Amino acid sequence: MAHELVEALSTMKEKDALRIVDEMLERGAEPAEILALCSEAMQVVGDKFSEGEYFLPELMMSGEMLKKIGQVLKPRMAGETAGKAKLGRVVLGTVRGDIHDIGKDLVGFILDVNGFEVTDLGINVPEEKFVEAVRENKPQVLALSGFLSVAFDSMKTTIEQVEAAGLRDGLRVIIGGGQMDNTVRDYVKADAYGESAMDAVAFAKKTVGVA
Ligand code: B12
Repeated sequence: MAHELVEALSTMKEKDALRIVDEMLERGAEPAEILALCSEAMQVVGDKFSEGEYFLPELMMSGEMLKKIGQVLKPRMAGETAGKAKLGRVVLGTVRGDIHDIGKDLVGFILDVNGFEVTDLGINVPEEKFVEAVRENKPQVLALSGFLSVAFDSMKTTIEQVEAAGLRDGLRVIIGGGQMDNTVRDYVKADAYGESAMDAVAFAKKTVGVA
């Protein structure tokens, strides 16, 4: 089934993909497992785009399919934190020049259901907006998302401007998204890189001292 899902997603067969997701859930698959397969499929789509086999419409279609699958999985990922005191605050956004938001939205959602108050600034967020939000919300964690290479420099200048505003002390910064890795983390001077939304949760929990 796993292979069929990757195949359906990477060949834009939306109905098949949604049916397979339903079937996998009925058989007891974990949402995280399905998400990992979605990432695998998006890697295939991305590669085909790079190689000139797919074009923008395919990227857009795959984005739409992913959003629909996200809607199916979200209720099943909801934790039991409703009504409980929040563990801490996170400011989140996709950095300037980048409009990819599927991964970011998942990060925000999963942080929220795990007990964090999330201020999501959206996409293509300019440096000043991050600085303003950090000043106002006093988060323990700043989470920057980006999927493009151009996002490296936006992340770097965002962190520099937060620091220049005197807001870096005590603030822990994590980056994530498609092209990010530990080399980028070093380049932008973030504290951590996270591969998945769950890494963001683990980092935020560690930051506020919750096991
Ligand atoms: C869907 C898609 C789009 C959609 C986005 C829809 C949307 N609403 O987000 C659309 C069609 C809009 C799009 C546009 C473009 N795209 Co695009 N896109 C993709 C694609 C296929 C999938 C991305 C995705 O949503 N994946 C799904 C998520 C859920 O998967 P995931 O990454 O595993 O998610 C996890 C992590 O990322 C992590 N995470 C995410 N954020 C954060 C943050 C933190 C703090 C942490 C800890 C973790 C974390 O948590 C997520 C959940 O576990 C990728 C290919 C790829 N391999 O990624 C290309 C890709 C990112 N796009 C690419 C390009 C080039 C573009 C365009 C420039 C194309 C163009 N010529 O116009 C434009 C850019 C527009 C802009 N200014 O941003 C390139 C980038 C290449 C590069 N090196 O810069 C890629 C890699 C494709 C490729 N191989 O060429 N794209």
